[in-house]
Amino acid sequence: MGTEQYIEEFLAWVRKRNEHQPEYLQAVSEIVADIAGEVDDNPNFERDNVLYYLAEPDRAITFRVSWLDDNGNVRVNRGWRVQHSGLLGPYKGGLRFHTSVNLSVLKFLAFEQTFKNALTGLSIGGAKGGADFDPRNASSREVMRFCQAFMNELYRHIGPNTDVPAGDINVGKREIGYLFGQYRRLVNQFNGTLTGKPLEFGGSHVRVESTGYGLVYFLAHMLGDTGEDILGKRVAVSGAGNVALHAAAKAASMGARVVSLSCSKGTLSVPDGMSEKAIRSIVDDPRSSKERLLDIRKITGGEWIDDCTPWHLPCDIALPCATQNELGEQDARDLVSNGCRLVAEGANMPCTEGAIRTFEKHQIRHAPGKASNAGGVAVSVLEMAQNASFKAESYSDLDDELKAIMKRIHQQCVDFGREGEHVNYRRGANIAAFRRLSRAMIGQGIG
Ligand code: NDP
Ligand code: 2IT
Repeated sequence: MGTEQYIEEFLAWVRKRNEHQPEYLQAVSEIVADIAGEVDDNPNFERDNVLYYLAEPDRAITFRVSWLDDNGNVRVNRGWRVQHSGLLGPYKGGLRFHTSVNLSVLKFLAFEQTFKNALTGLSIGGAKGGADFDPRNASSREVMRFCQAFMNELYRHIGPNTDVPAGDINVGKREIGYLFGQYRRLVNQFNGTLTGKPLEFGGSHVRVESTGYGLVYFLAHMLGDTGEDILGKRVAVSGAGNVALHAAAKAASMGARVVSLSCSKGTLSVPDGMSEKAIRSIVDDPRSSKERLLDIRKITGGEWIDDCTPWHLPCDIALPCATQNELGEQDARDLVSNGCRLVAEGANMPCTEGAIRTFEKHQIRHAPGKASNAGGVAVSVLEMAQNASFKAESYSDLDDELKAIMKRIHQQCVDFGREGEHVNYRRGANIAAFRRLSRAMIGQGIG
């Protein structure tokens, strides 16, 4: 069978089995064109159905989460853990608490995580989980009871060598603390089963900052590849959460002009740039994203624009750091016509297929999240290693390790994605990850 026909049949198979899961279909189709050549070069991939194997999660667990609100009423939510692939190590990936969470979103995130984790070169499989619960609409006691109820089911599916969850949207140190406490009580063990823990009980230096910092370390390598520097570059950042703020603060500290941050309610535009200090002033602030951004404006000036993303603003570099599909085709066109030449994803799958096509058409360098945001999960593994050895590493050693990992991931993208003068980062990342995963699958025998 010709490669084209093989890929077509494969995609039809995936579509049929995942009919109502648009995000999952999007994530799978995004890699297929890139790895078609690999299937061509390795006839046994067709026989061993490598693509089919990787497109079906190892398992997806769904469970009820019932908990008591502050008025004594029973509330019911749905929880999930999608363990996508255990080929390379214990399942690893975050938990997201948001009303938009559903099986399609978690399957796409777990699929992306499998490829991302493969790129880190570390021993971790891919997973993702979460619930259709929003902690921002609950009191702190309610969040605690929800996390305990969630863990009452999840604990039987996880463990330091089985599956190690962490944070993601709306799951930060507070939620991880409550989840960890309940896990510890249930299994009567203190181990590294969750990462992103507070420093006081098993957490690691740099984990909080690692995704955003790692993104900027990766960006610096992208710029270095063409002899450029981040100094003075106008950087548009979306989001105002963990990833966005640490990316923005690191970029500002390296001399970039951070011209925006944003949230679900709108965008803060600061054409002259925000200082590192102003950005850091809201990092640990528990108020809503919009309230925090309006506070930055008191220091930096600038304009608050309701209900819009930052992609119409003039910039050299765009760092989407909020959520999936936040940057569409028209946004991509606006970015290109306003001078943007480079996009590096802090969020998972923030760019739609149309946006990616637009970047390719205009030769905009575009790093997929599976490469450029892998710093978070990489430092999670460093946290696991510290927990397993009962030793703590220093901040600067961990930051150096993060830098080295991001450099290696960048190099893999270059090695597998170089197209003449240009590097196709998406293609490079997909091929490098697929090579490791397909070899692991075949090497472990079919079963
Ligand atoms: P946070 O919860 O800390 O922050 C999320 C931010 O994104 C908030 O400012 C939020 O605004 C905004 N946001 C969320 N949903 C939407 C939406 N639908 N439209 C507009 N803005 C939105 O999450 P993180 O910073 O941890 O995660 C951000 C992204 O980075 C996600 O895609 C996540 O999967 C990815 N990521 C996270 C890693 C980590 O270590 N935390 C690691 C790798 C990737 P508002 O408060 O108004 O909703
Ligand atoms: O998307 C991600 O890589 C994360 N949310 C972090 C996962 C982790 O296990 O640290």
